[in-house]
Amino acid sequence: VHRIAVIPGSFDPVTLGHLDVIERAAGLWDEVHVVVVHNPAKEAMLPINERVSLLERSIADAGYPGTIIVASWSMGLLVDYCTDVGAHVLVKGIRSQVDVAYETPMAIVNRKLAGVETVFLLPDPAHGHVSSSLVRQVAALGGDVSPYVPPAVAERIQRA
Ligand code: COD
Repeated sequence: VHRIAVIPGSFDPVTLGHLDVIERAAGLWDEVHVVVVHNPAKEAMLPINERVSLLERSIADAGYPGTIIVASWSMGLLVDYCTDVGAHVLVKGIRSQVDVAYETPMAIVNRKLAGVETVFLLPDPAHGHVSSSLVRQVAALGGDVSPYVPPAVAERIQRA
């Protein structure tokens, strides 16, 4: 069987923490879909199409082996995307108890809605403190974001 996993997120912007999860998932599944989802709870820095292109460039630059597809989804339930592409697993990174509390009810609902399981990966300690919101704050205040993001994102933020 060809096993497919979906890694959803806002990716506003993609960070080294996200890339760590993407690389490790690509080693565990035959095919990985990285899906940019609009999160209405957060005010966006970058439009969705730019988040997609920065993910594509960063994944290509990193040269991970395996099949990694970048997409976006705004048509409703995330599990509908999973069903469309034949994925039975969602992968999420868990940085803290806050992430566990946020993800647990969604994982239960997604399993009930569509039989999609959620698999949690613990972060690499080198990147576990990195978040997109931290990067957006440092960028807004004119700081150097290059320790936290791939080169394509650092370039984009320096241009702004
Ligand atoms: N190390 C490891 N993992 C990390 C790191 C890091 N440094 N930083 C982030 N992550 C993980 C996050 O925990 C998350 O799993 C993923 O990477 C993406 O993170 P973000 O911040 O880009 O994305 P979020 O948290 O804004 O994304 C939230 C989703 C859009 C994925 C979520 O709201 C969702 O699943 N929505 C689905 C909508 C839906 O269908 N709802 C109905 C059923 S519940």
